[in-house]
Amino acid sequence: MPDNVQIGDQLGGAFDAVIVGAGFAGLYMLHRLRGLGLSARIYEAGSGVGGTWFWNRYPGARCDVESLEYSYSFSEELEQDWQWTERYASQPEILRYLNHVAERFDLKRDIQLETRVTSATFDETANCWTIVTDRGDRVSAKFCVMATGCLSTAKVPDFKGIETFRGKTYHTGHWPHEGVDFTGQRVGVIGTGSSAIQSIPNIARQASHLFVFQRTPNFSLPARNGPLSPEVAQDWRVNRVEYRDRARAAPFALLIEQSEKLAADVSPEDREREYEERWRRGGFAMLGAFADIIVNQEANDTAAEFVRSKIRGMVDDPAVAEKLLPRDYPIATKRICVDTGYFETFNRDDITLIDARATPIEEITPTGLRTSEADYQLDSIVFATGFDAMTGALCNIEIRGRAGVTLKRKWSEGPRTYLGIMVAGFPNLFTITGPGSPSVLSNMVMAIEQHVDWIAGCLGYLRERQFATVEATVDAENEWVAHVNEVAGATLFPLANSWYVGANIPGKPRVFMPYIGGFAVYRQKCDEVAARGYEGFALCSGAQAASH
Ligand code: NA7
Repeated sequence: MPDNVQIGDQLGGAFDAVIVGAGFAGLYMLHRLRGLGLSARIYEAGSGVGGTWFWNRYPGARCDVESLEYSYSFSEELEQDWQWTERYASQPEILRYLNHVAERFDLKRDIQLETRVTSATFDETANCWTIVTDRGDRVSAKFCVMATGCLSTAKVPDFKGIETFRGKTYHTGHWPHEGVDFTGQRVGVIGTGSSAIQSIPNIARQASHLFVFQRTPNFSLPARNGPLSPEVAQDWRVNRVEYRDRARAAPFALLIEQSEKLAADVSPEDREREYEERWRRGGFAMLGAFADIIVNQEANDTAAEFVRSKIRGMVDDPAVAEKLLPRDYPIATKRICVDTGYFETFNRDDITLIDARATPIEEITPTGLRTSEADYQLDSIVFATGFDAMTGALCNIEIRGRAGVTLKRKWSEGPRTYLGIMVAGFPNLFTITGPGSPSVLSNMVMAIEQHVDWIAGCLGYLRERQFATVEATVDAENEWVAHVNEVAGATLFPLANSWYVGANIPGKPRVFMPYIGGFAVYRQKCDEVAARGYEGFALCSGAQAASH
């Protein structure tokens, strides 16, 4: 066997694998690589582990997938020992959990914090990646695993005059660790996505006046959060295997009760009753009320109108309620939000909602913000303006594959992957929950575990058969991209200007990035590909790979 197919043989400055990112994905990947006897290092830009949950510390930050489901399933002992305190875990609790995981599995010794990977270059002769960091590290690795997250590149719009503002500015995705006290301040929040919807009720309680600049109203469902009851926790402990299996077999890897019925199959009264019951349960339950909500406009209209009527009922001032009603896209085609007291917050007399579509923000001034209609005096501005989703973190690293081609260039017309996990021309580079996989359209933790398990299986296979490289073929990639587009096109999703299609980033190609064919279908496809000897991937020995 040639030297360059030895796996598990770490040389100075060389690893079997480098993992970028120490969030849910990176931590579990490291654990699995260790299990294979491979040497690995994680580089993490933050000063602690946690990824998304390290950075997003804005007031009210909370997961909108239930805590029992939004947690690792790979270790029964971990799952039995860890006790979640609320139905939906808050950011501090999830961060504590991830630190616990890192310590419990002794992961921290292979994690280099405060280190950002700046480039990764494939060496076609040696069949390995050279990884360079902003700390001056330069290491080689046979495999490079991008665990960089789907929503990790915070985006502040390029507002004119932003540098002139004399107050404080914050982005929800880069919140100061020491917290922010807005007491007595006039605060502007720009954006009304999930981060804004979670933080606005909390900021409003502190600020002397809160101004919310809303470009697009969002659909949001009540969380009905509360302490996790001991009975629910105990039931999960006993039945966890069954629940996890059911989630894996579900379209979004979530335990939502999904009806098979179409919205038109029932009378308007029964439909209303069904929505009402699911609204009462809280969370994403409503979306499972009928099988055709995301594919049929009329069905979608019934769900959207139900939520609009609820918003009207929660907001006292009809003119404010009218502004908060989402109207120009089908429900769920922009990421649906889950909130606690969001709409009711607009009943306070110290909050003002500004329609930033009718009266756009023209510039940030030294003392606040100017729209086409008025000047607002502000002490602080919160940018709840989202992320360069799914591709941003990957394209910000100079990733060079065969012939020196960068991933950014390859993806200039939109991301192209095979199964969202590998990219033709980039051997031995894996993208956990990459574009073209269910990722953000599913329970992320389940999606991460599925990808990590698949990658670990693939690396074990390579080692057994002494292959040096694995790489998506161009044909398989083309077919997969066409399939991802086709299934998206059969739904209402492409109709919305969402971050799913990159619409929030000026100039980003409009491509529906996640895979909407369903988690269970996708998982099965990945398993079949592996069972057929990694169909659609070229596996090469060292000599073959070098002469590719
Ligand atoms: P989102 O969901 O991308 O929300 C960003 C918000 O910021 C959204 O309301 C945007 O309006 C608004 N925005 C962005 N740019 C501007 C400008 N230039 N002017 C005015 N308003 C602007 O990010 P979040 O952090 O809330 O949530 C991200 C995900 O995290 C979420 O979906 C969950 O999966 C968890 P727009 O809708 O583009 O008109």
